Amino acid sequence: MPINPNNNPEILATKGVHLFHYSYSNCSMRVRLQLEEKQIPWVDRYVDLRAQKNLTKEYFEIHPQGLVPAIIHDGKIVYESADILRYLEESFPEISLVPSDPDTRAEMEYWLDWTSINHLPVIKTWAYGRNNKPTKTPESMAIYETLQKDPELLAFHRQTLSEGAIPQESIDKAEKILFAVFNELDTKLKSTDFLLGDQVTLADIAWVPQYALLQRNDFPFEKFPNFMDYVNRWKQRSSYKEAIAKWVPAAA
Ligand SMILES: N[C@@H](CCC(=O)N[C@@H](CS)C(=O)NCC(=O)O)C(=O)O
Repeated sequence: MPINPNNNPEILATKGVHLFHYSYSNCSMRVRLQLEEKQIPWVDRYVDLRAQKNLTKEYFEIHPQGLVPAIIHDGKIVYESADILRYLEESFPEISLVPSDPDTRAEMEYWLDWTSINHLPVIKTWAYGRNNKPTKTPESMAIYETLQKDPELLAFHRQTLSEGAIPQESIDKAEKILFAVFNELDTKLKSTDFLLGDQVTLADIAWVPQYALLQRNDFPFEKFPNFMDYVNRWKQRSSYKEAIAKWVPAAA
C-alpha cells in the first residue's frame, strides 16, 4: 500500500482525515464519494490542478508523483486512489463498503484494479485525446520536468504538450477497451442495483466517477442504458450530490 513515510512535524501532528483533491479529478471523486458514503468527516485541502498548484516541492513531498488524491490521516500519508479506498475501509470499518463473501470481494478487487491499471493508457488517453488540448503549458512543463521522477507520467505529459498530439490510433484503441468494459458493466446492471448486488461496494465507488469524467468528453453513454439508469439512481443519493454534483455541476 503506498504509504509515504515522513518525519515532517507538521504532517505528523495532523489530526483526522485531510484530503488533497481537485473538483474534476475522477480519482479525487472516488475518495470524496467514499468519505460521504461512510460519513467520515474530512478536512478540505483543495489542490487547484487548473492553476497547477500541485507543481510544488511541498506537494511532491506529500505525493511522490504530484498527483491528487492523497490523504493525511492522523499524521500518515496515503496516496493512489484505489489504495486510499482500501486504507479507509480498514481504518473506518463501520458502514463497510467491502463484501463479506470472498468471491464477491475478489470481484470487487478486480474492478478496483481495472481502474488503476487502465487509468493512464485508457481513461486518460481517451479523455485527453478527445479533449485535444495540451495538459501543461511550456512554463508548467519546465517545472514538472524538475519535479516528476515517474518516466511514464513524464512521457505522457511531454507527448500531450502540443495540441492533438495523442495519436488517433491510441485514442481508438482506448475507446474500444472502454466500449467493451461498459458493455460488461451494462450487462451486470441489468439485474442488480449496484455493480456487485444490492449493496454499495468499492467497485461502485471506483466506477461512478468515471461517468462524471467521461461525460465531459461526450462519451456515448446512451449506448449503455442500464449503466445510465444506475447513474441516475446514484444522482439521487446524497453522497453523489456532495462528492460529485457539487464539484462538477455538469454531472449533477
Ligand atoms: N493512479 C492515480 C492517478 C491519479 C491522477 O492521475 N490524478 C490526476 C487527476 S485525475 C492528477 O493529479 N493530475 C495532475 C498532473 O498530472 O499533474 C490514482 O488512482 O490516484
